[in-house]
Amino acid sequence: MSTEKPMNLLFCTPGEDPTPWLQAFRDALPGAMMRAWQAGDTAPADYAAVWRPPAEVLRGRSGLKAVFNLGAGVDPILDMLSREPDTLPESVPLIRLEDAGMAAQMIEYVTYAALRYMRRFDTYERQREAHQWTVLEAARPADFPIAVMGLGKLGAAVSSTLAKAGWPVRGWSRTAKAIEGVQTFAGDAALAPFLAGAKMLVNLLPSTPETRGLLGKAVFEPLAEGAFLVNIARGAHVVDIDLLDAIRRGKIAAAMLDVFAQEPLPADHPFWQEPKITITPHISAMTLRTEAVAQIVGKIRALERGEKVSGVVDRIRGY
Ligand code: NDP
Ligand code: OXD
Repeated sequence: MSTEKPMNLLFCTPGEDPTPWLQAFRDALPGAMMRAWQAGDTAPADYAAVWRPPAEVLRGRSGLKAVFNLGAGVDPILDMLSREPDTLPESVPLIRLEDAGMAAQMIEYVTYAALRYMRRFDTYERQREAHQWTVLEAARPADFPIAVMGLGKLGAAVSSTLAKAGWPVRGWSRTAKAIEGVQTFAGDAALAPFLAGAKMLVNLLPSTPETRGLLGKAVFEPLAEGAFLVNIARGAHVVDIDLLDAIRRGKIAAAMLDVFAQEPLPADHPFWQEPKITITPHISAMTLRTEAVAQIVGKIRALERGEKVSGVVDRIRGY
């Protein structure tokens, strides 16, 4: 008879029914003990899989070998850790989702935006509402350069796909990258040439102290007149009043926004009143249970074998 203790997994995504997640983990890790966190649960756990957990889920939890963030962006959990720094010791790795089916969704969202704006379907929609028959100028991908901020798991996949589809694509990251068909730029000094004359700006940066508030007047001005903005990263990147001002001046012709500083977007937020802003409720890339569980379980198995895994968050860098 084996005396080995079964592995213990703790799950916490407040506001979401944990049942299908627990089942998916049980199916993928037979023999493991899986439980949803409830207030007052302080029992040991080997691993935790969480999204926006209260500090009590992690604080003082004995036995923890790693914490898995059920999303690609780690700003919510890092914000919590900055408020409550003793919640998770540095020795316990925080591991985020890497793609896990999100890159394909981002590619769909951005390709839709690129076609919509390049062919001006947004304007034709408004014209149709006004019973107006006006033919706008023809458009070619070659005249519609797209600039992608962030060349990580998601930004690299998006920029490479857009480039293969025929758009001139530039990408910007912190450290230098090489992506076939994409003109790459790295570091703050390269931001201005990266932006210069772009017709569509796509944001796929993580929210960090360096990137928050970056999408303001200084970033909009170098773009082409009447450029388009697609923000699918975090609302905290955008200076809302600068965007509204740029839209009113025609500097930005239209924007597709999936993320907001406050979510749900408050009913009285001026973005709702601006017809040139398309709003989606943080759906550009959703966490897919099957893919997420498969990735996490694969990493748990690797950690149990004593191997290193990718996706470990650098808490100082912020992503
Ligand atoms: P990655 O960590 O893989 O990539 C981040 C990229 O941003 C890297 O290329 C990095 O550069 C670059 N970067 C970071 N800081 C800077 C900086 N100061 N200047 C220039 N470049 C910088 O993240 P993902 O691609 O997986 O995800 C990106 C973001 O997308 C997430 O953080 C999240 O906020 C958002 N997201 C939104 C979703 C939604 O539904 N709306 C769903 C999933 C994610 P380098 O490569 O040099 O390190
Ligand atoms: C994520 C998100 O970061 O859903 O994965 O926003």
